[in-house]
Amino acid sequence: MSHDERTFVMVKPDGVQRGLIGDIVSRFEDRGLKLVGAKFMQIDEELAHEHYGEHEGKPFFEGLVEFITSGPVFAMVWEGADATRQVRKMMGETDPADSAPGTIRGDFGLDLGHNVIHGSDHEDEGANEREIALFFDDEELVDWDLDAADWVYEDE
Ligand code: IDP
Ligand code: MG
Repeated sequence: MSHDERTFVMVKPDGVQRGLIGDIVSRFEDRGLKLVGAKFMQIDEELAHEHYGEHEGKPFFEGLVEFITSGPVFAMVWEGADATRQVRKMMGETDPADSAPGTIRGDFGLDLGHNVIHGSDHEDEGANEREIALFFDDEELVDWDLDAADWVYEDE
């Protein structure tokens, strides 16, 4: 399996306000994933509508846009084997109340609307690439060798 799959991940405004950026970054570092891009930023209305376009028209959409634009977020790109699916597993279920302890949402959240983290949907083909392109320019992504990869992967 290739080790260079990239996925888009974001600490949402509730996670930033609650001081969880460091904890969340640590989990992905500890797992052996490689950080290739990161940006502390505020999402505007237009980007929010583009990012959450698939949910337009749903009853929670306006609230979701209001929430995601309400304060800064920490946007990241992580790289590794099966990165999109593995990050989703680490996040837990959409509703923190249904998320197992040990997952990010299961450890840090209680409320569906404030579920701390976003990660590209591995069941939505190409969502990772689309979301990376929406938040990052190519030159904002760094090509570098993670020395620990020799130990994370048997066949690096
Ligand atoms: P995901 O974040 O696990 O991929 P999605 O179904 O893509 O979940 O929904 C996007 C975000 O919209 C969720 O993370 C959550 O913050 C919010 N959301 C989803 N469903 C509801 C709902 O029924 N009520 C309120 N907010 C919701
Ligand atoms: Mg989703």
